[in-house]
Amino acid sequence: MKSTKSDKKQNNSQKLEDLSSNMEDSQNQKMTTNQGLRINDDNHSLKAGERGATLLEDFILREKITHFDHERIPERIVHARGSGAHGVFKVYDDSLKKYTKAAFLIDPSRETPVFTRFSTVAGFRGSADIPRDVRGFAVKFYTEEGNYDLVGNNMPVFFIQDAIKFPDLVHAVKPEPHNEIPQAASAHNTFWDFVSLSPETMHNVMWLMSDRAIPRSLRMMEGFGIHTFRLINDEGKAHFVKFHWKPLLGTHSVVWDEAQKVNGQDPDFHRRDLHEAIEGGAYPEWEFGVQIVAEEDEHKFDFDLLDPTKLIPEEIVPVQIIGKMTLNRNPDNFFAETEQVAFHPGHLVPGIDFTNDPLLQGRLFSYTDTQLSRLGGPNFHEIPINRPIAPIHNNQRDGIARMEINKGKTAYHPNSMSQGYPEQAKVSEGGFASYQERVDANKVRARSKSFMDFFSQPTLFYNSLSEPEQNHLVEAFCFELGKVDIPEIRQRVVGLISQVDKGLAQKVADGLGLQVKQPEQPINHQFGADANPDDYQPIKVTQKLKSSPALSMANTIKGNIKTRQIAFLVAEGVDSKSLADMKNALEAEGAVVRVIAPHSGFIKDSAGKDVKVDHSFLTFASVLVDAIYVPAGDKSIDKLKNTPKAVHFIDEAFLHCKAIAVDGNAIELVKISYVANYLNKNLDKVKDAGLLIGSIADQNFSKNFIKAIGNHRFFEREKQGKIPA
Ligand code: HDE
Repeated sequence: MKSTKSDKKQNNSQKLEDLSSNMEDSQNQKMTTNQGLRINDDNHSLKAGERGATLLEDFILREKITHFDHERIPERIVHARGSGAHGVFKVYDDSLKKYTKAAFLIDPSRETPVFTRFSTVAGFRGSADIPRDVRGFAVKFYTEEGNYDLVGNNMPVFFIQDAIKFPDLVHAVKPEPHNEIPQAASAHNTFWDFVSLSPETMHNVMWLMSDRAIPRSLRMMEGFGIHTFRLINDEGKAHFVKFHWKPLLGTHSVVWDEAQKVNGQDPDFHRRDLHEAIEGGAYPEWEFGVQIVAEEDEHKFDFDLLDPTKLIPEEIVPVQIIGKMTLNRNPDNFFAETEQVAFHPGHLVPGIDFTNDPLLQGRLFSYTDTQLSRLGGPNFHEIPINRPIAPIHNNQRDGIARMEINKGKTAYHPNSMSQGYPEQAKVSEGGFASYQERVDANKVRARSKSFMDFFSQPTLFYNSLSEPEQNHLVEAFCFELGKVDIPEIRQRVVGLISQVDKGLAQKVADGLGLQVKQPEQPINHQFGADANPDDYQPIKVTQKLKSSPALSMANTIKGNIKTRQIAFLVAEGVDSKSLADMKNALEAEGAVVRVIAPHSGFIKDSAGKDVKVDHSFLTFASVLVDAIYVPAGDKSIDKLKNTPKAVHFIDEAFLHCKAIAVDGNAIELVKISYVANYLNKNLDKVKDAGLLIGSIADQNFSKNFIKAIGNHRFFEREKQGKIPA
């Protein structure tokens, strides 16, 4: 019987549920060994007498310890630190039909299960969540035609142009080999040494120095496929395509001082945020977009579409939004799912294909190879999280940890003993046929001249940023290069920056106490021993576009305060109405209120009612929230004024440009903070829209606070000097 669409849908979610079979229902279960033998005593090893030696015959002890000894598997070489979630993907309509036959991209009735893993690149698996780093953004679509993996990043370009340089890049950014320092950081000699000699890195380096490298949340990051891919339609015609993810909460970041403190206060900041949002039903959502370029237009750009250090400005080719991904289920077991998931840019479905981007081509080899050592053998596709929902039939057999019990007498093709099955599928039956790109060339080790423009897009990026974003970028360069202790490396990097923007280079040089040498010709050191170096030196192409507003986070979606974290600073005697009214107003908008008090447990409010404390000042910090509210209360404000950490909350949140609201006499707390000095003690005429001094009785007070939180940050404060915090 032919299965209907709704059967299929049920089937898919059933299969996805199966991925987590055996994981629930631990009630009424008896403990057993891995052979199913019921265990009578899991608390004592077998001994020769109560005080005697342990016996070798204790197979229960040995099984348990042996398993424990092998609990760790090699972590990913890059992207070791990651967090994942399950979800679904759906297109809005069939508008891509003329470009692709990939059913999950054109059939709006399909809901495709996905598993998404976000990661940092440089740090080890146990490193903190918010170093300055690129973030991985890898999505596995379990489509009915097989798994499709879009293994991208939160930045639209990459550091290098050829896969053969990847081990060098990674060795340079990872901790230095002699002392394994520093962890999860690019601020050290070897990274900047490599950068200074490889000008092609400049575009991604600019993104790395920007606020994009310190996202507020994994839920507030864009995602990019980076490489140019191909979409293939029913007639076999191809179009070039770039893939985009756009978060519905907008793209937001923290500031660097904050990031460094968050790493200490809560190294799991991003992982916790993702987990809690999903547990709380605030499912993260991204719209999926494509930039499509006709094959005939391949050479119409002032850069090469195959060069992964370039983006296509959205003002030149708009992003067409075609669907949405919603992450709606946390993994049941971190190791089984998030750790064992195996992505691969070569996991394709009919309707999508590669281009000759030399970075992508190298990746197509790497990802299976790495799983062999990480997951122990060639059967990693059988691990539940990696299994496609499409059935697997082939003649591959055996190997370490084979799960499938293959039946039948044949494991070869062609065969007659199994009537020729499994048989090949025609293209009309969903068989995959590679795009027949014409190739007519000499075999060479070389790079196209069209890849040698290393600076014009970094300049475009810099010109597109808002003033605060530019300032943060200058500070980031000064911080990173400030940790480089070889003067020649610093000087070479300043030389590279001067090719991007003279003013930027001057500011960085000032911060480092250096001169910008004029003219500083950057040199590319990446060419073969017998090549002519001149063929590999940077060329500068003048970009037609002067700035691209889509590249600045200042222009992102704002106003939504869903899942934003608000700290309420309270103490014994807090005004019950001041607390409850603001809490209700914020929660109605989907914000999360954290009650912070001098001690854990409960405090009594002015009406004598118990208020549950979420954290004491000891276990919480302002850097973990988006905004601060201080409710009124005579007794409580007296107590908070004598709690140095409460005053510090105000100063630090202000420094990080966050919204702060104080009700009634809570202004007293601001008066004794440094914020008052900053405002010249003039608290009556505050012009800062992010500092609200008011009364809960005024209906606009909570409304304005909600608006301020939705603005994310008030960077104008940075112009006027700093608050020590
Ligand atoms: Fe990867 N990359 N990569 N990469 N990459 C890996 O695969 C590699 C590149 C990216 O959450 C590894 O399973 C090479 C670009 C993500 O599990 C490894 C080159 C982009 C993830 C590997 C690149 C990425 C990886 C390590 C240059 C953005 C994490 C473990 C040719 C488009 C996926 C693993 C996850 C992981 C190799 C460049 C993204 C070693 C050789 C460009 C998001 O195979």
